[in-house]
Amino acid sequence: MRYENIKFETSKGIGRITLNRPDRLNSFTSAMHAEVRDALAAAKNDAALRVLLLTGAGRGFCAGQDLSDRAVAPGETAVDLGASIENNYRPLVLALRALPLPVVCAVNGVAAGAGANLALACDIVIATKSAAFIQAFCKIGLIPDSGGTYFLPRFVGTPRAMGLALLGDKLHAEQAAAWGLIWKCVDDSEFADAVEALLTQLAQAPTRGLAEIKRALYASVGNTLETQLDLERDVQRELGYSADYREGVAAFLEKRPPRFSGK
Ligand code: T3D
Repeated sequence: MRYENIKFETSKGIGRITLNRPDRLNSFTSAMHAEVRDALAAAKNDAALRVLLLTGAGRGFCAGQDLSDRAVAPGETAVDLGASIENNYRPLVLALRALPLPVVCAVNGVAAGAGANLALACDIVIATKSAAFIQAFCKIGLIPDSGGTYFLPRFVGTPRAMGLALLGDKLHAEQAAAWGLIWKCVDDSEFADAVEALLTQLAQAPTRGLAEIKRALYASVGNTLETQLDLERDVQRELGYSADYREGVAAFLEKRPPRFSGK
């Protein structure tokens, strides 16, 4: 597929998706959704990839749905938003969660509406200090979608989730990190280096193990302790036979840095 609304690059085990409609703060059109879907499928099928980055071009990360795609003025035919969620946002969030790779979201600027929740669907969220998260939905009569009503109370608790969703105020990245909504916030001048360091570390890590960590932690949300202990036993059994586990133990015993293959 030829990409016109995103950039997708792969190199040295790192896949990079950049939302690329900076003049519209990288808000989503159907065309952009189709391209992101295609890139995620390509990432899933690329055995050489060990980490995926999602970021935005220009001064914003993503302003959610492109509202100029919506002809909803009085008298116009209404748009079926359920179809938009079903066909675009729902598969996007589920694809990110199911990808057997760590997905790093580098929030380079404002993340609003579905853009904010798209970031929260990623596994590690690093934001630049000047970025902010806005649950903008309440300003246009909608509810947080793209997993917002799932992620927010789980990440920051119901009182803060309510405040964010009902008021739609800007949550600055530093506060988002302090509340535990994201992994970390770094100074704008250090952002690019911090993102690269994170990607390099993850691209050299035991990929299979990381994929299982991701799966186990997300599964735990709906599991009992007993079920989770069973899952840990089964996964550990499988990973105990992996090349990376053997390499990790050998490197430790030989007092040398490990060279993980991702297998
Ligand atoms: O519809 C469905 O399919 C259902 C699913 C919905 C999911 C959703 O995401 S609903 C929520 C949609 N998003 C929003 O409501 C956010 C709208 N944007 C804003 O509130 C502000 O732009 C921001 C707070 C994000 C940033 O403000 P600021 O002052 O930094 O930038 P700006 O000047 O507002 O935006 C810059 C340009 O981007 C501007 O265009 P212009 O005037 O330079 O020609 C603005 O219109 C455009 N832009 C920003 N967000 C959107 C957008 N254009 C279309 N859609 C947008 N969402």
